[in-house]
Amino acid sequence: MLNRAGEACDMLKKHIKKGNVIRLVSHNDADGLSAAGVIANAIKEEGGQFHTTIVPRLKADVIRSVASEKYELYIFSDMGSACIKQLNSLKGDVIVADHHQPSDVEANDNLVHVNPHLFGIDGSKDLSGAGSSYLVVRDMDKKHLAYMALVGAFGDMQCPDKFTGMNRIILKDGLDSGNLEIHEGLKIVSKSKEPLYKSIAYTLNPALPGLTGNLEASQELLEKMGVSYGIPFLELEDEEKDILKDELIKFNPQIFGDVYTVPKESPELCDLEEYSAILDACGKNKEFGLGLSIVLGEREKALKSALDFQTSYRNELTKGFEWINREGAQQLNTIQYLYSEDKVLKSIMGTIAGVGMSAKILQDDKPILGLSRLHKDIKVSGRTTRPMVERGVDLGKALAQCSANFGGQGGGHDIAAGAMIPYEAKDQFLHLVDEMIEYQLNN
Ligand SMILES: [Mn+2]
Repeated sequence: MLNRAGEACDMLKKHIKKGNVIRLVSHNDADGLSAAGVIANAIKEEGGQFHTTIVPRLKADVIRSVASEKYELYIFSDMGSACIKQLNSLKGDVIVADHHQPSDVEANDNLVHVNPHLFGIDGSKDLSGAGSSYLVVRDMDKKHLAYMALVGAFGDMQCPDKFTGMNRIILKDGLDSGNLEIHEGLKIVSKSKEPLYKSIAYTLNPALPGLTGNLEASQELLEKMGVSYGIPFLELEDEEKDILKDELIKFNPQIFGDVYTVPKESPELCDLEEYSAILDACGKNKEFGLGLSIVLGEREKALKSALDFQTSYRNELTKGFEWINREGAQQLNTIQYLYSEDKVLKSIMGTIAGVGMSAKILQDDKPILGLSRLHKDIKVSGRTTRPMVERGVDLGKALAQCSANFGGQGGGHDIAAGAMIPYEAKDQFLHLVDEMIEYQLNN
């Protein structure tokens, strides 16, 4: 894997040296934005030039349009592995730095394909798209960018507890470079900015049952404990921090653990998970250019706008949690579902379904489907828990097969999956998934 990445690095160096403008295409989520950041910063530091586009999916028209632009080197990050056949036909050199499941197509001589799955490494947990991208630039002495690869890994939930696999090599590089530090602490969000009760209610991962998504409950708890709830965490007295830690651990022991920071960063971004959450908010608000500005080092105005988007995204999530708190989910035999035609709720359905379960607002002993109506179709986001997967549930399979039955399409992982189905098929689809999950549990 490192040799393959080294080949890509040589290719990149060659084009920078020639003064070629490098065409970079990356994915629109926190991982994809971090991937673009790693590569773009490396090129910039080496005195090269680049042109970047961020897209939600690498569709045929995106490939067609970049193909017509006639660059000497194309780089696709956090995407591309499924499209090697089409990318092979680009005129010019190509680097694909991805971690999604690759297609079986072999790369042509002008394409270097960097993907952990090609080397028996699990790209769903051991290396992110930003990580693959980091490995591509690593040989140019870029250990100081390792932290940005970990921002991407956080974006793809690759650090449930500790980093594993290739991510550990990147972590070591980050620590060696001296700009990244690890210390134990509370894993609550916006420690420098939001009043404490909001920090706690906005913390989604790990979720705090009873507090996540619930501003009132969070404020009440802090008042009862006699901890100042109206100021940011970082301004608390040490004694208050200790009381808080002891109390929050009772809600979820995972709330205390390793915190990864880059101390020289702005306070809002110095925690890697915070950084990732801010990029996520840019992506979710379709502010791709803004996310790119942040990873390229723009602060002040750009950071302020990104934080505003994060605030509005959190307000939407809070509304979503209030909604599921009030209405609960609709129950079938072996699954439960949420359905909405509300514009705000539709955009956050997957997140509130997943966090709703981990925060125990919804029961977690049945897989959940979040259904959002989009004109004539319904978008389905499925989530379940590790124990349910161990009992036999495979949501990816269930959603792929059931959606195909109604002319839709779907798929994904056993624990999280999605589908698109025609609106008229809604009830029949739900019953079929219900039966399929029952079958999976019994066989
Ligand atoms: Mn990714």
